[in-house]
Amino acid sequence: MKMGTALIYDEEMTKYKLLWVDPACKIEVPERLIVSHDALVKNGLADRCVTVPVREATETDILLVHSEEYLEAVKKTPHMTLEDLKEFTQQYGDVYFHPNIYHCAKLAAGATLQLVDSVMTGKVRNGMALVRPPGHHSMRSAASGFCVFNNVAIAAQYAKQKYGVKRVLIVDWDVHHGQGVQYCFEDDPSVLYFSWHRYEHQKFWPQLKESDYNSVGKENGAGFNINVPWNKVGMKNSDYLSVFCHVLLPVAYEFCPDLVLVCAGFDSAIGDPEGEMCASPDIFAHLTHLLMNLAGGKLCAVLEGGYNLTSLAQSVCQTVQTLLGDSAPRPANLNGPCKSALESLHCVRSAHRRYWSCLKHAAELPTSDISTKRIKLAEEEEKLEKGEEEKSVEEKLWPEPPKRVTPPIRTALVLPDGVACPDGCSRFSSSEGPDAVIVSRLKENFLKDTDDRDALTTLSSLIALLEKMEKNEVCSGLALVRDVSMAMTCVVQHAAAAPSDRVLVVCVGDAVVPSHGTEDGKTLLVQFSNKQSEEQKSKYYIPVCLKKGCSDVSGFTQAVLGFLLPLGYEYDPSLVLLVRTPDSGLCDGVWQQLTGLLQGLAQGHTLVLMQEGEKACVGPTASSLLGDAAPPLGQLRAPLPEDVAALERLRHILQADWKLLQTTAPETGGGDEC
Ligand code: SS9
Ligand code: ZN
Repeated sequence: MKMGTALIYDEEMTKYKLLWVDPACKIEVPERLIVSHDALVKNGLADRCVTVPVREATETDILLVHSEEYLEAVKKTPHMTLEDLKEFTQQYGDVYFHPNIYHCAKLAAGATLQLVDSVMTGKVRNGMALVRPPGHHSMRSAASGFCVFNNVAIAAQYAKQKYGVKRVLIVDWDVHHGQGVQYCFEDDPSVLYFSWHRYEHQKFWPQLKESDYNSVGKENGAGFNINVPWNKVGMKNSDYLSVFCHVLLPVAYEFCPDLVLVCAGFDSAIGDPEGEMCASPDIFAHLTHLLMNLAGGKLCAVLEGGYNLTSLAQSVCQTVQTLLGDSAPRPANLNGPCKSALESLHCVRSAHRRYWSCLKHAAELPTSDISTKRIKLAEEEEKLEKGEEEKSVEEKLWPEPPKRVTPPIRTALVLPDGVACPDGCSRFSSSEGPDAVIVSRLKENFLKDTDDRDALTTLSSLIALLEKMEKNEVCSGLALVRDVSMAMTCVVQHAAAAPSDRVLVVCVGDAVVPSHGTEDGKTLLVQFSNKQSEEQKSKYYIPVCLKKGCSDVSGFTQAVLGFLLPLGYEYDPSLVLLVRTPDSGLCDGVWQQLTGLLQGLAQGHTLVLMQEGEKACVGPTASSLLGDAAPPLGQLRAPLPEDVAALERLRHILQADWKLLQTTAPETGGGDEC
């Protein structure tokens, strides 16, 4: 596979601007696009993309979403005088017109459609369109919030019509609610719209009741509109990841889209004067990565907002670099979601529990309580906020995301003779020959009774590979070994001996797992099996018992998304050791999803161990390690109730230690870091 990433941009879209004084609109400037594109060029990212030209959207395209009357009205704006433009603008909220904006709006929508065409025809795997004006606020017959035509909504309709796409997921990570997108698809179950947005109990623009969590969609579309209101500013990386793990991803995997469209606004990043949030630009690497295994990787990111030019440019680079397949940086300071975010999470999950089987078990929120609680909260907050001293956004400083250093070798394989090395990978054998110290240690610890040359060669190659990964000379690895338990113990012992490293061990299936390192937290071990093991003894040793082991696709997938990922993110390992036993029962597709998702951790440093007999699995695993998208799993059914219960029991026990596992706010006060 390994197809490219499209970049769609045209300088023409910088050629309109606000022509009069309007404090609400002064932040939407041409430089937004210029700095974003310049940063992509400067970082060598633009060059790595496939350049696709823009085009104008046709009237037919625009009419997929907008009314004829509205199109006709906008069509007149290029010929208007300044006074006429001002007056025309008056009828809408927080938007401005310019003689060239109609042209740009057609290019913005057309650029989005060019992106959809490039992805749907397989010219590229994914891509980003840098456009102005943005789109997600514009409605069937109205401009709004700097938006003229709804680029992403048009693209969703277009994809359905032109390519017969059955299900589209729209992820709106802009800090504003894309009410235009919501209105467009409210009663349409073929388009799942997810948006998080600054809300502050309806005090923040566009101040709509229907932006709250209880707007879930209408009629056939009930359940297909997901709003996550942020009721406080200052939301951080943990808050964003928590909502991805506990709402968006479980639902998205259950939905199984054929295409993912992202309303990629970056006003949700730190430094933005509109959002006033505190998520770092590199969080977009993770948000992007987490979506890249849906829809077979067909992802189109389309720029929406983003008004701090520094933060915007950095965030765009993080997104595009991830689309290109480079490993995401280690996520910074994930110390759990704040109380307000957990309140929102709780509300959203409970509002959607009747629509999605992955949320069936979500804690209920008595209907009577919802509205009163909200009012009560709003009042409390108002009181609190009075005395609060706030740092102005301009003062907020954050470090520039570090350059990502791509290892010269992406994926190296330790394979027995006779097993072919898949394309794109390098076969690894330690050139220097096994290190004497290592050999003697291996002999002493693992190969006491045997004089097995092969086993010794494999284990010492494995250690040599591990060292290359530690030195960032190799990104990921895969080894077929005689005995996975032994190899796992060997790797854990070796890695845990390094002074500052943490290893996340994910063991799928029954195997004797090493207890080494779990006492002091140098190793976090999560084992999935159907074996009713002794209960978990330490915060770092977590056996997850699933009724049918790993063979229930839904149960296992939901365990990965809502349990393993948050644990992994909070632990922030420097290495992921992923082990699969021959009896695991896991099918290749799920295994590939797991492998792909885990590469968001440890800068993609994943070492996979599988038993010698599993030759057939080398190809699919290597493909995932190389960054290919995993195949879609199909729409998921309800997980087994026993498995859900087991996971929730574990969550209950562990959430005091692992804050990202939380899905509800603690009952009693205190601990609000927002
Ligand atoms: C300025 C108010 C601006 C409109 C924001 C539209 C953002 C589109 N303080 N309100 S992404
Ligand atoms: Zn916005």
